[in-house]
Amino acid sequence: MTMPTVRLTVAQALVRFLAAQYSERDGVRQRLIAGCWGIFGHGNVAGVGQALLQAAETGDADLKYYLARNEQAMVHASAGFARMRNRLQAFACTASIGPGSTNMVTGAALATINRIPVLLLPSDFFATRAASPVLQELEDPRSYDVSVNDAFKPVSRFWDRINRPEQLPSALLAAMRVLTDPAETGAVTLALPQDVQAEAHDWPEELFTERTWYVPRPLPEPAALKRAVQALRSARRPLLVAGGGVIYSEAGAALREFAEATGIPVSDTQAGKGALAWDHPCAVGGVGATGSPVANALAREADVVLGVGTRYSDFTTASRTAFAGPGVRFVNLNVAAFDAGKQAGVSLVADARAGLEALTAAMGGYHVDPEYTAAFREHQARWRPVVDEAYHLGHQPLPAQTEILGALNEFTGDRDVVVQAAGSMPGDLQMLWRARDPKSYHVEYGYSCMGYEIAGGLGAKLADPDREVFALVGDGSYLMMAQEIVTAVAEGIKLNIVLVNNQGFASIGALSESLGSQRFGTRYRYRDPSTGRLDGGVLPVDLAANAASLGADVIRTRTVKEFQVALEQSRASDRTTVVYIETDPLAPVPSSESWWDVPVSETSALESTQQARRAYEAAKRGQRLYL
Ligand SMILES: Cc1ncc(C[n+]2csc(CCOP(=O)(O)OP(=O)(O)O)c2C)c(N)n1
Ligand SMILES: [Mg+2]
Repeated sequence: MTMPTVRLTVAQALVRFLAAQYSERDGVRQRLIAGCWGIFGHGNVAGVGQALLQAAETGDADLKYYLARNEQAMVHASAGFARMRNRLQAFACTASIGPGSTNMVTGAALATINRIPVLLLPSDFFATRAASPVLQELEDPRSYDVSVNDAFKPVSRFWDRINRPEQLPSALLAAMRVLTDPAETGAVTLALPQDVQAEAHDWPEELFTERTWYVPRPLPEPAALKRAVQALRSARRPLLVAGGGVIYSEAGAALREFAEATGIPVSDTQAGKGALAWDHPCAVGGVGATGSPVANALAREADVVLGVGTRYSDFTTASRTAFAGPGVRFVNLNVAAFDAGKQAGVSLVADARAGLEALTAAMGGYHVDPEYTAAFREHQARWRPVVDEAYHLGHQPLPAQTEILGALNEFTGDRDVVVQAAGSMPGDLQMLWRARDPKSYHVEYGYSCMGYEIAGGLGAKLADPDREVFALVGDGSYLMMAQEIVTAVAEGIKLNIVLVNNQGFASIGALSESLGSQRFGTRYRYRDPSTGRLDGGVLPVDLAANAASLGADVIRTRTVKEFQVALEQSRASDRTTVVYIETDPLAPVPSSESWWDVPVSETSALESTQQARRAYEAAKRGQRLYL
């Protein structure tokens, strides 16, 4: 019996296949590949480009095309989208060969590190090598098989190059499996040689029938659950660390029930903030290097740490100094065995929601001592006014960043989304932001990639158009990647962009100073001829005018009051609006009472560095292995 076939190019088959993929979890089904971002060049214009056009013209396949202004940004937009959709939906990204493709490498790393699905379709040089080297081909003298797209290998969870049409079906199936596997997911790369994209093949029709990828909720193994419960029941001073996995698994209610049943305090990571409302009696705020002193005091004394859906980054563990109890042990509930095994913890491999439900049931009768509860509640009550004060400093002449964040926090509603990624804001947000809704706090801190904010915000808004998205962007990040404002304008996707100008890198400046490097090279200033350094006058750069030139409405503000009024205007508008404010990079911020390991020169001719090295060596002694 011969199977019915259909003759299509590789690119046409790819597009038709992607339009027929669905994901399903908890009985809810949705399109898996929501659309295709792209920038065309000779590598993809006639292959994937023709296929997308033909799909739209004939209605054969429904895969909407979005034009970005930078390939890195389109991957960020895809990541922002998939994160908002709890990884149940993803975008494809097509790029031309060479620079168009390698521009996506940073986005791929961001997606993979944050465990966010995105399908990358970099174009590649001719499989036939008919006229090599083609424009933008690498040419490795040691091997004609090497291409710049090999650079995607370490940052992809699945990588393949489609050198023959026959290879496409199995590669596509593998790609979908990885995208929808909560433990495996990340960037998936299918490199597409430009000649192969245009080559015709007789495909079995079955390849294009609708296919559903079931996103599992793995249950904990009974024996592992028993071990976890045993460790938890022995705890006198337990602390839960809620990571991004709690949110992706939509385990907020299960987390709240577990916390209420056991009384175990809940701290959060950058990816987990909002999993439990900030004002829940068990919520103790961010943990780690930029966390709250409340969570960090609990971490120091904890005997058992229950990590749920966390990868234990150095920020979360304060570079392995946060959990300082001599016999501290870890119980790790994670869908990925890789993460569950960290810190030599009791590994509980399971979906966060299923695992928390199982733990709540199995922990019946356990509750932390009332003295423990009273102590952290009292600490929490002392911390709240500190946050309020940071929100209302009245700093002069320029406002402090914490006041801007405070004004925004008090202005936004529970469902509004803040998007951030790099600079001094992630730390301030992790410590000070009050989040109630699990999707309202969107700080990309796996890769902390400058430039994510506007592009990622675009993706977040695309994922949930009913929410107002506030992309917070520093001047450094803005200068790296502001161009997706044009995309937002073209698509009529409304963003609120808060542009915080402090003339350079407040974050790295403060870090530099704390490490004895005197803020060297971290300010955007003229080179001063007398010192030869970049510490001259303020530059005549007008970022607000720049944003206006890209098509956004811009509101310039100077005071917190004006900023508040501008936020109202921005929200009321249906156009992408930039609210511009200048802040003092040297304004004070409360202490997290924590540490981050950044090595200081062991030998130095500078007194500032020598002093910092002594402090570094003292702090380093608190660092430990958890075995
Ligand atoms: C792509 C990229 N390059 C470099 C860094 C290192 N880095 C982290 S924060 C920062 C400065 C950010 O400046 P800005 O956006 O103005 O924020 P601020 O520190 O002033 O709050 C730099 C250079 C990074 N995180 N990402
Ligand atoms: Mg700055």
